[in-house]
Amino acid sequence: MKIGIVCYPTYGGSGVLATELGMALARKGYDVHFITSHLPVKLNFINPNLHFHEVFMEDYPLFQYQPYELALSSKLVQVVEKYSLDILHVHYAIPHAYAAYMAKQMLKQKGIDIPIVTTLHGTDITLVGSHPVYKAAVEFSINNSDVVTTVSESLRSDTLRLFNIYNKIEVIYNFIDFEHQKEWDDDECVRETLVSKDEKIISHISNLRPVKRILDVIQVFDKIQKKIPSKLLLVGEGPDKAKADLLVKKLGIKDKVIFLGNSDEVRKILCFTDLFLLPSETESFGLVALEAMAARTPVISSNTGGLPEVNLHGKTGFLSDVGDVDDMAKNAIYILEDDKRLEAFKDNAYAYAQKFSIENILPKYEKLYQLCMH
Ligand code: GMT
Repeated sequence: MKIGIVCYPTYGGSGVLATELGMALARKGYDVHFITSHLPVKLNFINPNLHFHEVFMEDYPLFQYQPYELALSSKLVQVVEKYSLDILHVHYAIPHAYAAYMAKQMLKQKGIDIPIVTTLHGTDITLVGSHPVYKAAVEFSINNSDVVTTVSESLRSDTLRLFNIYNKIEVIYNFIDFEHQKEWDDDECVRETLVSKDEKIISHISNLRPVKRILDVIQVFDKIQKKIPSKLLLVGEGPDKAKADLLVKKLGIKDKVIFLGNSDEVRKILCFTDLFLLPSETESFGLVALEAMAARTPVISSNTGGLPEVNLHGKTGFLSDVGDVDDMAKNAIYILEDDKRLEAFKDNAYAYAQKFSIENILPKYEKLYQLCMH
């Protein structure tokens, strides 16, 4: 089967998931074609079944903004025709589902009927997609996809609540590829380069957008470090970085907070992390929480969106109301103050992450593709 994948090629969770999915499908023998604006950051071409088609843009003095949807839908038509693709799987509704619908209509006129699978990831529904400026087009694209999936039950209900949907929506959880994602050897996982022997390592990884509530991360850490010797690793770049830096200085904890910027070695960082913080305002799934758990790291998170489906309260970590930094810090200290307890939470986190292993999730996508073809 020949599958076209459309996604954002950047560090966001939807792009990472789509790239991992494409690489896993290629390993299973599918012919996978990525059609994106740039080379996806996580894509490596060790498999001859993987192909990349760049969506080029043509500038023109009249354009204030270049019409990416138009370029993408034209590129989809070309690639589907040239490589006889069987299916298009688009990740993130805006503008991918809309561009795919347009491509489908153009291809119909050429006698080609290509099924469209749309996977909704979160902010394309909750933060951006339901805004009046985009809502009609997003609703239309969801209703006119051949198959629609969401990455959690919570995102499915949000989609049904925020839009007038008459199409069926299936939940297929995000996944972790345990075998292919281990980017370190155990003897490389050396924490002593960052902390002293008695210090714990706490991490947060995100694109530092307001939705991630990075200031809560710092406040929770400030409370933790007053009780437990520890350091905070902040991984990622984004609009709230300056605010975060300012708060760190104000709290006088500059020597305990390490800003690492964007990193390709997320899992290496997680291998020596003791506790992961994710206090987001909204989170349809929280792929990074799952990545932390897969690296044996318990999670302190907010209880918003799909997070309760990933992080089990009192077992793999704890959940608190959005903004309740006191409760988050109390729970973090409870886990960290007793080494035996910390080990138990680490074991639970790792064990529960298995539910989301690629072996469990990939067949669900394959089944959907098969259904679409008949
Ligand atoms: O929020 C992000 O960090 C990026 C965003 C994206 O564009 O990829 O993430 C969304 O999709 C991820 C993959 O399915 C989910 O794990 C994230 O929870 C979701 N983000 C939000 O809902 C805020």
